[in-house]
Amino acid sequence: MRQEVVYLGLGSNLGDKVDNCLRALEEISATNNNHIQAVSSLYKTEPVGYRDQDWFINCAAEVITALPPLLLLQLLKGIEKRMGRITPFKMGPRIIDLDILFYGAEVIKAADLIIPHPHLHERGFVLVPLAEIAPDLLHPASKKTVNELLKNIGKEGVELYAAPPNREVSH
Ligand code: PH2
Ligand code: MG
Ligand code: MG
Repeated sequence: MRQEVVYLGLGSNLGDKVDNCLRALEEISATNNNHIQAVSSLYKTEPVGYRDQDWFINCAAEVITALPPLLLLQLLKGIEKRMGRITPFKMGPRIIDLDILFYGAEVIKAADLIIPHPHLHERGFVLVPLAEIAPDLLHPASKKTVNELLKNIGKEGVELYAAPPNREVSH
């Protein structure tokens, strides 16, 4: 069975933000084809893009998956939906946002899925958690490491909130 190392970005700024992220991680690992290898600390982050909304909790996860990219996307969208996500407008408040940041070293430009995530290099709320679990990971297009990308933008608006959740339980 083909296995791939993928990196996911998680974010929530509605309801119990920490619990929403933990529940999403549970849901991801409850799927046979996925194994969560590492989770970053949880960060409290200032909203980027649309600023007139509550702060976010963001974290990143390293997942081994047998799901091809579009099926992984489908799984993540299904979890978002089951958790009650509604998206009244782009960049607006959300119960949970599950983004594929990297899928191995693949570069994908499909209509509904762009990998690596097209905005990751400009977002501290993505790069700070990611750098914690994968500092030397190479961006397949820019050939820069996550640490190098983070150095370019700095850590402004991103504050440590809680230690990584316990990932001992695996399915
Ligand atoms: N997600 C966005 C837009 N802005 N800001 C923060 N701090 N965290 C996010 O996860 C986030 C955001 C769109 O996905
Ligand atoms: Mg997002
Ligand atoms: Mg998203």
